Amino acid sequence: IQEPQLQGQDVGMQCEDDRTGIGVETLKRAFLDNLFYVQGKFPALATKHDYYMALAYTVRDRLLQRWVNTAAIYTQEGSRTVAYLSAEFLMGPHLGNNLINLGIYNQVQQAMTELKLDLKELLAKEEEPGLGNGGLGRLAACYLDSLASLEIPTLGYGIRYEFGIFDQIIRNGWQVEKTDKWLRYGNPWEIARPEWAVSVKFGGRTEAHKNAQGRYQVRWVPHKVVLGIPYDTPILGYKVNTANTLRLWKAEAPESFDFEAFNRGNYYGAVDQKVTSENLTKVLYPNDETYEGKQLRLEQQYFFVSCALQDMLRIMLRQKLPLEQFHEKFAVQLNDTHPAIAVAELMRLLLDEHEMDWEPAWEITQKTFGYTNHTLLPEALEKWSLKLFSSLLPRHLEIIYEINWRFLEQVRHKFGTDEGRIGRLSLIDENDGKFVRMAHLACVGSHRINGVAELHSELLKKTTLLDFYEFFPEKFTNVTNGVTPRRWIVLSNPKLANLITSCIGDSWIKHLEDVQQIETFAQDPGFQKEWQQIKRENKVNVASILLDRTGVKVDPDSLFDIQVKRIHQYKRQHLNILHAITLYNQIKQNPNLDITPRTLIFAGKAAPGYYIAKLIIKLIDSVADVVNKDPDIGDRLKVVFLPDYNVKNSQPIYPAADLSEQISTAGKEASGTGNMKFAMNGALTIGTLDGANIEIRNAVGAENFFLFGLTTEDVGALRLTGYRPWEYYEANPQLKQAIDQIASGYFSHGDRRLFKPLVDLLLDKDPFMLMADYQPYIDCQQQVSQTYRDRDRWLQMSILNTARMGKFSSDRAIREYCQQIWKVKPVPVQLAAAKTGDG
Ligand code: GPU
Repeated sequence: IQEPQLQGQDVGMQCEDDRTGIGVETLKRAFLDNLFYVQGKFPALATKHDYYMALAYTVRDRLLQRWVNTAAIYTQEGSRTVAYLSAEFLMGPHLGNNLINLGIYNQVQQAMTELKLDLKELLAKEEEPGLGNGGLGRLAACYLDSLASLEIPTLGYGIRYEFGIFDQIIRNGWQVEKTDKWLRYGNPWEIARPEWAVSVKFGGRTEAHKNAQGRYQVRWVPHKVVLGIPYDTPILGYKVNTANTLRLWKAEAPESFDFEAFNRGNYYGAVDQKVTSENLTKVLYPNDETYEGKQLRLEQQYFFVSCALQDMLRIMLRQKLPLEQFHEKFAVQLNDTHPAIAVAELMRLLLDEHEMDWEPAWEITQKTFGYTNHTLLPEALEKWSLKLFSSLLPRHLEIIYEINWRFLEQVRHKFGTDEGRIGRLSLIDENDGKFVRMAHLACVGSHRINGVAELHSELLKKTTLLDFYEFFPEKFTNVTNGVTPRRWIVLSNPKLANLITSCIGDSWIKHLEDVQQIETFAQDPGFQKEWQQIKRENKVNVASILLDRTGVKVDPDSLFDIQVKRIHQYKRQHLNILHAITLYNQIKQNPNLDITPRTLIFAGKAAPGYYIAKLIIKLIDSVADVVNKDPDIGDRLKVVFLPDYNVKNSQPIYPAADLSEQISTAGKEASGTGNMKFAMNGALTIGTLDGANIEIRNAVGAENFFLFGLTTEDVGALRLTGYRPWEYYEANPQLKQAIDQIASGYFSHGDRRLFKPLVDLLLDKDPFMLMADYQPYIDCQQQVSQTYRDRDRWLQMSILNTARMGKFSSDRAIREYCQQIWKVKPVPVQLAAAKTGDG
């Protein structure tokens, strides 16, 4: 990785501090010191993991100096702070990213080489904290990187799941889930802060009591109390001194023993309470975009939200700020509705624990929160049954009823008594049983509501949140998602990063709009040649990973056609597979067919309870098996499913793609962020007019994007006029053949039952309209194949894609949040004069 040689305080090596210095000699010495004093090992006995830990601690030492200085300045200035509340933070491995952001990747690489160690091997030892499912959790991680890089005071609040997203293995073509034991060998990046533990109440009842002034107050008498222990991880910005905090909460029993129970001889009963409390933060729910009405999930949500808000109140008290200024001190963002209970919890804290009146408390609450919506899928909209809600959070239900009553009064005032509208807006769903609607609570309790791409934000106003838009249009806005170029270009694709920097300098890493300057080289043969060479090396790398993990040998000169993301019907991995089958049939029918050789790569996890998604994985694997073994096909087509897709495994993938598959049914993908990672790394997109695809296409130019398929309007119109998927099947021989093969057991050793649920779904309801989009997709893929044969044209398109992706940096997105929603400004951090060692 190319970067200007940093001059630390180490010009004269004898005065460089071993905990802060960044010269190669100092790094080596500090590393061996940590190996000895932290790991308790010397080189002859050390394992690769010991070396990883020693290096991680060496890097952590360098972070700590910045972290402590940052905290000191924020405390001293009482800075306005963003609190990003998210049930998921999909951070990925920390070590590589911290090396990039500290600007010491090269020195550390050299230090390791001089010690006869391979930095790449050590990086591979890190267990990633997979504390998220997919796009939503990864977005939170990119945003923390940008917030620190832009020097915005930030606290990320979430849950320290003991088991993150499961590890996926594929056995006989089926997904099998293995528990993710990421904490098994310790986590060098976190520091527990038990001195800031808080208690969180659950269940029980409420009662009235008179306070010291003789005023009636509500008291919540809980059924149980759980302790929240914060674990802090530093989040360093790119080449700045700002190191913000990711504060994740672990649940513990208030006392490790219930001595009373113990004395009565009920030892197991006493231990039971501890076990039950700790279950709260045991495991991440692996459902992506489907809510499950599980009690433990609501307990997790309330637990971390209550911990976070109590923590913010503690910070205010320590800084001697009056609670009336809560919304001035903190801008709290709700990452979807998972933390939406925060609206009721802040009200409860202000009303009951701090004895504030309703009106000022409500004003503070509304000014505090912003709400980001991440999906229109109805199955994802969280609603909790009143029975569950009242048994767990009786006081919050009372507060929600009061919020609702006051809100609906305002609705009546504005629109008159329109019972239909009032029923649709109510925080309580009474259509079929009674439920608390979390999105409604978030809308009413926030001053801004945003979608995550232009189309998505428009659809929110027209459909899911239409009634709210009509009531408070001024709250609605859009912030199109972005991803961090530090992890997704500099760390993942160092060769491309170096090429870009050698042409235009390195300002693009902080200001991705500057990458546009490479446009002037788009037709330069020398630059094109280097571009192509780098893409090929990245493909060779992925080819060796595929061989290693799946045993399938692929040709690095074939077109790498990649779809990596959670497995979902709306994302339509099965449409991609229909294309694979179609290519296969074309070759079989015409054995000499001169087609553009392709490697189709899939990866992604299915929710453990999502049967059709698991069947789609089985189908991909089954088709792969037939295609890859057929001698008639040879190197012209390969299909591979790469198991266990996660942040770490994804990093080599984006840089190796020629073609990025973004083929969701129009109107279903809120934004997508993988689409951005691919295009930044020079992949061309084949995609529908959905989510951020639309904005990517506008940015890179329609001529540099492969567009196909129904629009959102088409989808709606077709549904309205009556969609008959089997008519497409009957009318299209290629499509019919592909479906018939799946149904007849061609890919399943004659088993006709295996894929029947999938085939029936496609021919009968086809909820995601694969049948309608099939032929346009096949035709568009034909265009892709044609274009790929014109190497110069393709390279030029590839370069222009990277050059024009500046908008999709998460830095741009965070600037918009700061201006439109949070009203926060950077607080630069100066390092206090470095403590110098005595040599
Ligand atoms: N998304 Br809701 C998730 O990954 N999980 C969820 O539970 C919900 C949304 C995704 C959207 O599907 C994706 O389109 C978007 O880019 C991402 O959130 C970040 O906004």
